[in-house]
Amino acid sequence: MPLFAQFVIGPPGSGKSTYCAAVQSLLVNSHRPVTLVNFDPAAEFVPYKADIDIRELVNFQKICESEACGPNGALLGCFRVLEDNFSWLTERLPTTENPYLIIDFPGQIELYLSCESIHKLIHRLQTTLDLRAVILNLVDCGRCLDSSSFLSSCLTSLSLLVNLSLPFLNILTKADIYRDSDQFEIDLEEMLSCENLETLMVWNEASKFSALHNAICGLLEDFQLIRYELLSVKDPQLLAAVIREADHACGYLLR
Ligand SMILES: Nc1nc2c(ncn2[C@@H]2O[C@H](COP(=O)(O)OP(=O)(O)OP(=O)(O)O)[C@@H](O)[C@H]2O)c(=O)[nH]1
Ligand SMILES: [Mg+2]
Repeated sequence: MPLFAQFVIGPPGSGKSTYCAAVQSLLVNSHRPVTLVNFDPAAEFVPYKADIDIRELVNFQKICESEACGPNGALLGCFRVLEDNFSWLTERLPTTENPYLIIDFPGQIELYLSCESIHKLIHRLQTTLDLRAVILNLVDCGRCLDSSSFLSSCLTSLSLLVNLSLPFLNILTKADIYRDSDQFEIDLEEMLSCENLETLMVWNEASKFSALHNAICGLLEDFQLIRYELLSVKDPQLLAAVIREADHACGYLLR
């Protein structure tokens, strides 16, 4: 039986846990079964009731102390514990028809770019449980207000896409704060589609990096690998649209 899942990733504070809580509430209200998984061992608070919680398996503070490392090292240590206790996870997975997981991941990018455990975890879920997952990469609109920050976010998204090798959606969060403001340096609709970047981006032409910037824009446009969906948890239509895209990308709609 296939296991459908949304892996919710993105920088600290981008709105991952808030999105997970909003999806849980919307799906439960539509009588659609969902299992919410907290995979952030360092979370002091999550705004939802987790069905599976990594904090029950591993104690983040104790890992910091026993491995004498800082928070990033301890996070990698926690995922190694999960890797060694894979059955702890599989025993807790739902056995209902068409199980649908929402997994709230930590914000540290190192986890996805340099931690083998995540790749092994995904591989084991794919091979043992017929996992059909989509990555939702959440990015705060506020981090994309100027051309350089937006381009930097695009490159991070591209790097994650290449590294994780799964269906991938980029989501610009907190649209309610920024959508109607004039704070964006480039047009929001063009940002979402990642089209005409070369002409729209605002660079200091005297900068020695402007040729590099233009070349990166050309790469993004030529291969059309990145585009963004808009999200505000306060807007039920935007939230429903993101869930629909995710259902489509992981194959849930075709089950
Ligand atoms: N206005 C508004 N605020 C939001 C939205 N989504 C999240 N937030 C706020 O953004 C802040 C961070 O949200 P979290 O869900 O904790 O972010 P996170 O990505 O889980 O953060 P970490 O777990 O620390 O990596 C909170 O104060 C949320 O209330 C949104 O759509 N609109
Ligand atoms: Mg969180």
